[in-house]
Amino acid sequence: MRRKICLLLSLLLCLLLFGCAKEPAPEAKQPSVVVGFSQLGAESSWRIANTESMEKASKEAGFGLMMENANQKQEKQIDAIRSFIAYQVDVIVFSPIVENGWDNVLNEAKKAGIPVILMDRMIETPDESLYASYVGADFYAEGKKAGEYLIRKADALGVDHLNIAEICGTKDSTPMRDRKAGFMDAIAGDSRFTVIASVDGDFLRSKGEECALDLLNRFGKDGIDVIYSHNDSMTLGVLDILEQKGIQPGKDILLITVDGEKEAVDALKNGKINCVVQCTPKLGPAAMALVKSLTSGQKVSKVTHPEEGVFTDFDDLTDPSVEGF
Ligand code: GYE
Repeated sequence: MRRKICLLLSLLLCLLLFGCAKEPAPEAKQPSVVVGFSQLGAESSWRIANTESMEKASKEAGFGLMMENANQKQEKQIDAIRSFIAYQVDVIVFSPIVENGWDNVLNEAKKAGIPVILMDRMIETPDESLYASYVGADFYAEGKKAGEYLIRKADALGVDHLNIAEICGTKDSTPMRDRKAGFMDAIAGDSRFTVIASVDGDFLRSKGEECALDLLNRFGKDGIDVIYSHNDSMTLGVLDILEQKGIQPGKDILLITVDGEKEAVDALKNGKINCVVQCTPKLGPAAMALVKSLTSGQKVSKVTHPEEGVFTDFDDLTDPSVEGF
């Protein structure tokens, strides 16, 4: 009897032990492709939407994403790229804060056999083999659209003179250089326009505010007819200052901006901004499609520009297609 009880107990113990034992955890599946992504910062709503787009698209593609945010420092981006090379990622994607100074680190990536995709901004280099592909806006075309809008507006208002102040994005970055060049080329030779100042706002809302205060101090409300700024964050900073000073944005001073974030498009609908040139931050799917092609040995095009439009106070702003990101 005793033996029987002992047997029964050991059986129960066995059942308890093995019945309750957890199944061995399956080994975490490693993604087949790992992308090293160096984001330049978090300076604007555009940038935040761009980061989200990259994260979402990499997840959907089933790729691993190693992301480093450089907080607006080129050295940090260079460090991040070096760490991706050491980790032997499959592809490096990065958004270069400025155009120059990348050749050394990109040569290191090239030697390691890791293809590089430039996302959002370009670099200046004599050696185009340092990057496989660029995906991002045509910033020159954006600047031109801004200038063409102003010509149309001046025609509609019938004015013979307008003083323009320009607030620029990050010095030596592609969008800063090309949005300026496109705009200036569009209005060149039209004697109605005088650019009274070009100031640096670094794509930041807080700097947009500072620039507006500085411009108002120097030229007064009546000395400025138009403010063209290279992104919405800076424009929204300007708008806040104008309202604080009792100046009507969109009427007393015309505002022209680039990006198309929701707050700016809403301000356009409310008559406080006159023209919003679109620049999409949703570059993730196109960047991941390039990663896919590169890792499966397919040829990729050197440059891809997304389709972009412009919203202005000449448009029917109740149209549902007029919306920000
Ligand atoms: O316009 C601005 C951001 O490089 C296109 O950077 C991007 C620009 C964008 O900070 O808002």
